[in-house]
Amino acid sequence: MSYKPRKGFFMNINEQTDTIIAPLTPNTGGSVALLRISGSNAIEYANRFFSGTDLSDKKGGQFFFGSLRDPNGRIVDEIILSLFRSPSSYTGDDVVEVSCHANPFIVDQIIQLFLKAGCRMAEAGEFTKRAFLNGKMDLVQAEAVADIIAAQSSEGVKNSLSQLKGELSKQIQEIRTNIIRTASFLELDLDFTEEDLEIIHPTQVIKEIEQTMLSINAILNTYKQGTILSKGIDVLITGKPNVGKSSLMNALLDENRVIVSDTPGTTRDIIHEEIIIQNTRVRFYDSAGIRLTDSFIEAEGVERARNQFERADIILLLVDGSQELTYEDENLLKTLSQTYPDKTFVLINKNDLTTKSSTVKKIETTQLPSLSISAKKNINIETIKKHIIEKSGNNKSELQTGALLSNQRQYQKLKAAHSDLVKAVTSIKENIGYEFAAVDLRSAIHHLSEITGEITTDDILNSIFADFCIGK
Ligand SMILES: Nc1nc2c(ncn2[C@@H]2O[C@H](COP(=O)(O)OP(=O)(O)OP(=O)(O)O)[C@@H](O)[C@H]2O)c(=O)[nH]1
Ligand SMILES: [Mg+2]
Repeated sequence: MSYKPRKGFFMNINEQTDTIIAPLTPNTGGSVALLRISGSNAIEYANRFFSGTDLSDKKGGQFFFGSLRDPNGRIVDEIILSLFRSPSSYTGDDVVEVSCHANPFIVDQIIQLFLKAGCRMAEAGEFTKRAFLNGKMDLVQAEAVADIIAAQSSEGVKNSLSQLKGELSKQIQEIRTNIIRTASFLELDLDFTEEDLEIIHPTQVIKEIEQTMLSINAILNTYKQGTILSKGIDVLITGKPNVGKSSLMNALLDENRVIVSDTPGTTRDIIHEEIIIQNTRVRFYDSAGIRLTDSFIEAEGVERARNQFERADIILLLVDGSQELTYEDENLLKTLSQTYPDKTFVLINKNDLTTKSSTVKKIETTQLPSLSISAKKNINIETIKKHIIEKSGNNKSELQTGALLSNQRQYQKLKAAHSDLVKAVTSIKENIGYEFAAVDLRSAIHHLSEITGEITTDDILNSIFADFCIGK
């Protein structure tokens, strides 16, 4: 791959040319700490303190053992120094990495040495930002770096790694190239309107754009699974008071985490705990029982419940199967079967007692999937977990080929590009001339360029890299 520095397009040149330093490892625990110094003076500064080898004429890609000494010749630590020369380094700058003993006093002394020499502390995400500005990676890849560290499942790590390798970028670049191709035909056609020469037939344009829309949709459709892989699954346990929500929470966590009692209204606040199921982080939320009294319509509880429903990836709606359904149960069943049929799972609890067949019948009419369980006697709890994993799509042994979309910024831009294409097709079908379609295609190209970072602004970059931690 050839690297094309993006330098010069951005406002603050000093920010890019300073030599910066930060620890790459946390400052507690472990036996070795790693520090990175990146910038045009990195090697010169390191040479001032490193006794062992003269680094000035050494090639990159090597490491050296020696001691680091302060200007008075006092030893700070015995270290291993890795040398990388521009552009063959993570950031694309000259880079020195110091592996020292993981004592916070040593780490701090080393940082102080380099700061006095003229370095400044790296900001959050600044190493990766430099890698982007130096053309070492595009924005999708840069965002994957943060996602690898934050991923909440082993498949999520795999997905971010394939994004880092550029698989998602490649797909987006291909789509962009196709749109540029279609757009150039349109522009050419517009150039020849005077001569009444048709360069491309409208049906052909529509066919090409619709093909591209399919490709975009295929990527958009991976978003749900992509986010689950990277962020884990949020499961809400809901139902009217006293149906056994907290008991179920405890059964799922396999510990007595929340208070259970036969007094309705025991749980007041939302409580969450997470466990790992089949390599995926699953967060369970036990909530206060939902009461649907007449005043419920006005109650702030409505808003709170609606927010909880909206945010959850999966909703476990609990009813007490040993009782007739009440107005509250039926109201919840109706609301959830109308608004969230795809993510609601009805659990008919207390099956250690006699289950009312009228209750089961009413639940069946909602057509929501359901399962008979006992939270107290631990019946069918594993089946619930299996359902959650199956619903999330994480049980597939192989992910589909190519990386999944897992980043909200990228998702929004891709959706924007898609609606530009919808507009373009509409205007061609309405026969109002290629001018409007050409504008829409240009806008789609712009949105795709923003995903990978061909087009970007300081504001976009700052907001992306602000989410990184120091030392990334
Ligand atoms: N027999 C039987 N009793 C259960 C079962 N699950 C829960 N219970 C009982 O039902 C009562 C209420 O249980 P909780 O888990 O506190 O119910 P909740 O839905 O969290 O109640 P609130 O927090 O008040 O909304 C307790 O007495 C539990 O022991 C079950 O499977 N079988
Ligand atoms: Mg409770």
